Amino acid sequence: MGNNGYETVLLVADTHFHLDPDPEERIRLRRFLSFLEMSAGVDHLVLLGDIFDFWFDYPHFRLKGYDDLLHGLDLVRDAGTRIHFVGGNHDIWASGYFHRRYGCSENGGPLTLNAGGLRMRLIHGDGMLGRDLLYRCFRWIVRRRLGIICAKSLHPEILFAISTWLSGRSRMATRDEASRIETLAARRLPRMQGDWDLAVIGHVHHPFIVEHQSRKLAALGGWLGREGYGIAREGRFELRDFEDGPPI
Ligand SMILES: [Mn+2]
Repeated sequence: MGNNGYETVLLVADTHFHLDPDPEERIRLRRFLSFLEMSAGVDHLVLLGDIFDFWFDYPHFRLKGYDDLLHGLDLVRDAGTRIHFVGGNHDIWASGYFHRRYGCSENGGPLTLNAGGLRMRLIHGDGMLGRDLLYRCFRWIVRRRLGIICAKSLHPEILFAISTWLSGRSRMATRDEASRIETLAARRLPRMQGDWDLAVIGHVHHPFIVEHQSRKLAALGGWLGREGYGIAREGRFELRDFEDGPPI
């Protein structure tokens, strides 16, 4: 704690947990709960979007599921860690709930965080590097107030079915996609505005860091086929895999 250069920040995204996990996903979830145990007591934990594959915040009831995950996050909060929630295209609708339960920002939008000796810009990253039209329509709907009003008028099971169909099955980036994403990121970084040293995104399911002059753009690898996360401390940022053991 104390001087913000000595704070530690852990960042994770794209776990894409479902309400009703299959056996394979239950293993992934257990590993993620271990990651949360490691996070308990660090200064900041950033959830950078698409932690949940589907979430909708109804006024009078909550979706069934995710209880183990929320309990894991309760332990992180109770250990004194500040939790930040930046919504992804799959879980932006959880931001109100996270605001109430963990004191995260109310709208789940991009954040600037000065901690770990870095000025970080935290963005989920959907719509930044990709061009898929169907996906852009989906994004446009979920990120608008009108989308929320329309969705609230649907039966939860219908909304769930539509959302699952539109968003498809999330997976790791293929090798071709990965190299295309890095090329797009290297082109995008010099045009990015704002007062920060490091921008961190998720969404692309491929970990990388590109640099331009004194600034960097990093993408977290997600938790599909790998256990990617980021750590910022003492002015340095590193991409890691939880499978390689805790950072020293
Ligand atoms: Mn996403």
